[in-house]
Amino acid sequence: QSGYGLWLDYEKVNDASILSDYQNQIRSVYFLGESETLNLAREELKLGLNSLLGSSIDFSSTNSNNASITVATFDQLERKTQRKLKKIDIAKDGYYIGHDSGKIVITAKEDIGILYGVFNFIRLLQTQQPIDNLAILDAPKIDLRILNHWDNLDGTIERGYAGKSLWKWQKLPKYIDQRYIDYARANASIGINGTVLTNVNANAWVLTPSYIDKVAALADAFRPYGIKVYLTARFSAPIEIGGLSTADPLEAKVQQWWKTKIDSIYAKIPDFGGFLVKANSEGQPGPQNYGRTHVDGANMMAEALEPHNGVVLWRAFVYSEHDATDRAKQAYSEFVPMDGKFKENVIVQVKNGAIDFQPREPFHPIFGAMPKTALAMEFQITQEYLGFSTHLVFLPKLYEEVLQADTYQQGKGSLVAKVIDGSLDNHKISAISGVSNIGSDLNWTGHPFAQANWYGYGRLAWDPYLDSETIAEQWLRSTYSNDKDFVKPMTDLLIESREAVVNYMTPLGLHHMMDTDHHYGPGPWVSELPRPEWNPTYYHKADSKGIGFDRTKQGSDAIAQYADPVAKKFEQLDQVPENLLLWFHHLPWDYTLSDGKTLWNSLGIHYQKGVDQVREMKKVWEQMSPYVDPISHKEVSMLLDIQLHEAIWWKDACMLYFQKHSKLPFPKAMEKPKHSLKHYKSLKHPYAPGI
Ligand code: BDP
Repeated sequence: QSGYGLWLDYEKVNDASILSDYQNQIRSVYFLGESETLNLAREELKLGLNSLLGSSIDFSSTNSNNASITVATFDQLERKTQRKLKKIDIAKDGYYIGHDSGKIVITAKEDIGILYGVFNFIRLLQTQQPIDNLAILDAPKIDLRILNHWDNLDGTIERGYAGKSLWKWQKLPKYIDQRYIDYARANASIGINGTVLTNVNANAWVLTPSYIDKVAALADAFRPYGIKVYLTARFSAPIEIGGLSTADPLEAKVQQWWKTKIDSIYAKIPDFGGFLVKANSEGQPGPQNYGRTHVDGANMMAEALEPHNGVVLWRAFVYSEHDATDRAKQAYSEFVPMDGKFKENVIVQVKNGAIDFQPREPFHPIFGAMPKTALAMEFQITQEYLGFSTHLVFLPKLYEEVLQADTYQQGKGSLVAKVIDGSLDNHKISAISGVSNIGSDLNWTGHPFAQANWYGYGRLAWDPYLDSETIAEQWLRSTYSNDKDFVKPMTDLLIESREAVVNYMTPLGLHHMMDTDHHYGPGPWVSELPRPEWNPTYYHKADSKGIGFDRTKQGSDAIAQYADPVAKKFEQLDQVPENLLLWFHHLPWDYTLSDGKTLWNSLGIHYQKGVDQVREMKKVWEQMSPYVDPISHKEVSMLLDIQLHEAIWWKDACMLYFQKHSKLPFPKAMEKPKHSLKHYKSLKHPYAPGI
């Protein structure tokens, strides 16, 4: 009921015929091998089978006779089974689940593959899939599947809406909170294999010896689950904790400082993953402070990490107050010319869109445009711009849209997913990062349904070609119920929830209209912040003539950063997807859309639709009480009430504000605003969480 068990609360299969089918097929397990990871896999399988089947299954490591399931790494399998399976090529971290002489076999090359195989086998039972004809060969398509925690050393979380940081720095290294283990288990169940413990707005203290001891304790706790730790490295650390007078990456003493530091980390954490770096971005220090480039900075760290097989995830989230060009263009302009100059263990980490984790953005033009550089995708799981952990929004739908987008950089079919998994440009290493939504709240993520975003991110990190509907269904079945009267309407609800938030916040390609700093609620009128690109007015550009950001040739020409076929589509009004219209074009209020409506009316209708979609979500949820425990049901109902209230707030505030410019009456289909613009402008939220 608390939600603490996530998607891993294994309840007895409630369908009698499926249960008896499983019970007939699974009576005993022959589980071979000993290691920390294999022991975890064995215990997990025991827990899963005993709970799901409601009986105690016999486990043996010596007697294979009549065992209904065999679990072993390939080299430990019996000869005859090996011979039968020898053509099956199991990739790194992958597993195979199949049959041999009527028995189920779960095998892998490495121990971690066994753990992944076990979790996936349990998922089959949890989601009530047939198991009599299995032949599942599966492996992750992306090497580094990472969570980025924006956790500060004081326990707060930047843009965190689910409590405090899980890391109890003061009690580490000696005290290992059970939560670390539960966290690692949950991540392993979806294939996540890396965690950046600290905020990108970094604190150099985490690199001091006493903190490295604490980090090492966490690394020890996570290792059996196949999870490596990473840290954010503050570029000015050599000054702040090293006593140097400079952090210039071309200075020998600075290079030596990082080398010594990195060697000392590996002495304690032999499988340390590496560094994530935010440099020369939003006030963070970086190589440009010394007239050097991102390449100089990244390569300096990469060189010191290379002997240990560590990587540098170097972020491309840069825009400058000294650059008057469209913010959406700046990262591309800065990074693309550096293609081919980064060392092989540098991965440039790029946000999914060129602005900042908006409810909808076109894919970042850097994807596909730096073929000689490994590029990591950075998604945001925490809902900074999507209603915090109060709104129900299923993000895998957003992730899928980006991953499936075609960059056309190597002709048709150059999907963003292929850039990220390294297949488009044949990279040796591939990575994906998700900014975590996890905190100390009992249910981990604040909103119970935000767990689906953690889960879905992990599933897509494993396989970026999965479709969001499958993910929604698996999560719903594992977390709540397999009843079709629950699964079908709730899958539809999850899938629809993303478009709902786009409609009631930023329809038709609008973006970055959230109120200042905290990004809670609408603030389309905000125009007085010192940096122009911090103001919503910079993005929507509403005036008496119309609305939208002109990124065509006549405007900022940001469209030119896309490959030709994509650019042509975005440039032309009859081809640009309507859901990105105002991202790329500034249009008159009376502009006619494809359905014959004026832009102004359509805007109002979209806002209204968003509100109506939340009403519909509420209705569907009301029907779901037979499948959900009463406390959780009530909790989600209350959250949906708030979401509806805030959706109306968004609609009213934005439409009233835009009306000041358009001077047009609201479309008939739109419910009239409840309050005046003055009222909405007067709302202040100085203590909104997450800043
Ligand atoms: C923005 C957040 C800010 C982050 C920044 C980043 O508002 O808190 O530090 O992104 O990603 O979305 O570096």
